[in-house]
Amino acid sequence: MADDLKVLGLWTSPFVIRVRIMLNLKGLAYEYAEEDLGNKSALLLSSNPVHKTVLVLLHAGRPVNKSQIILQYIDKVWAGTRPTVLRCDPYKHAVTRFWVAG
Ligand SMILES: N[C@@H](CCC(=O)N[C@@H](CS)C(=O)NCC(=O)O)C(=O)O
Repeated sequence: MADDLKVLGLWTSPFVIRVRIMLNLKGLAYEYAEEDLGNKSALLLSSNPVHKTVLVLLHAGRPVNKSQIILQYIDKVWAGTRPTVLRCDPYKHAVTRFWVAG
């Protein structure tokens, strides 16, 4: 738990899966909590009060919401940890964002 990361997720969600793939690619350890969408946890509701959806990434207790924003956050915070998913070149970055948009 070196980086104090926690994912509130749902194993069938493609949004959750792509963030978990990125965490795994970067070799970041994280705690995983499966949510029951029929009975959302108080932590999920307080961490994502606007949309109340999974997923949520908690970094040192601070919530980051929406998978695309989370991917960018992870890439910036652990910029020195390969692989880098989002490109530095503005055009390549735009193309990557097109394909991950959701
Ligand atoms: N754009 C959001 C989509 C999140 C989303 O739609 N999550 C779904 C599960 S795949 C959810 O939590 N649905 C429950 C609800 O809407 O109450 C993201 O990228 O994180």
